[in-house]
Amino acid sequence: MKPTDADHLIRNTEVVQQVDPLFDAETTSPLNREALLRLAAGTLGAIRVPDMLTPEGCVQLCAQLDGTEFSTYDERRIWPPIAKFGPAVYDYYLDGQLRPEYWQDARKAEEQWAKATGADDPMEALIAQIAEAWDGPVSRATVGGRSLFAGMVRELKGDPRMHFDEVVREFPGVFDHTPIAQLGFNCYISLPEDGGELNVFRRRWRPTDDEDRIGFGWSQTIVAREPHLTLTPELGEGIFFDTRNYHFITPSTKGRRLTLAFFVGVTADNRLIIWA
Ligand SMILES: O=C(O)CCC(=O)C(=O)O
Ligand SMILES: [Fe+2]
Repeated sequence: MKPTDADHLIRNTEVVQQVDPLFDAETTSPLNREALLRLAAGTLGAIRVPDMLTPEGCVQLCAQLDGTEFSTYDERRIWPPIAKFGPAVYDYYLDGQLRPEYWQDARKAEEQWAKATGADDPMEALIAQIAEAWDGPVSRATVGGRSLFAGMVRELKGDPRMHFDEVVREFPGVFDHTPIAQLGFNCYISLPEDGGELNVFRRRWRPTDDEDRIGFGWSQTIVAREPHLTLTPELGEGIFFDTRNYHFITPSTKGRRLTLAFFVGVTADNRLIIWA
């Protein structure tokens, strides 16, 4: 049988290039700029920085927050409820802007935080370590020149529903400086006895994924064939990952899983902007 032109083209093609999925976790102490750039560029899966806070510091912070009021994400949007300290931009976004209550709640959370933590502010300690690695300004993200709250404390029990976080898709044009990459940062200040792993997939959201949407999350069938990382956090460790990649937390049943968390945006003018 005479080969068709199409057969001929396919048969002449040889695979000579091996494509590396580039989705490893890098452990580094101290944090370094190169790792942050690789994470932002998508050629690294996660950065793990041991001991960003000391185990004693973690225990102390949990104790200091004991008497502090926690709220939940808007329960119409996220169910079952997630306990957290401090306001999330996510909850206040309406009709293309932040609802005005955001600013009162942000300043109130900052006051409560200062009162609870006193002179040794763990947020400042974490930001100092990030700023030391990053050769450029590191500051709170702003909206209309006003600083957003950062440094939320969140208690996650885990949920096999995956989600992604990408402020430019969810709230386009709201921030004064548009992030070109969005990283998530969590420092683990209390860990459960079981579960609680952070699972990150090398896969961003696509519009067709919405056929598999389950409430605020998406079905794991979407990522069945994708490379992924399963990270078991250590106390005091800081983990950075690209929150535009789908991720979920393995459910835990015993003990509290608390993180001091914020997003880190990388801007085209070499800033890191942080917010919750
Ligand atoms: O708590 C974690 O390990 C990650 C939580 C999360 O969904 C995020 O930081 O975007
Ligand atoms: Fe997330």
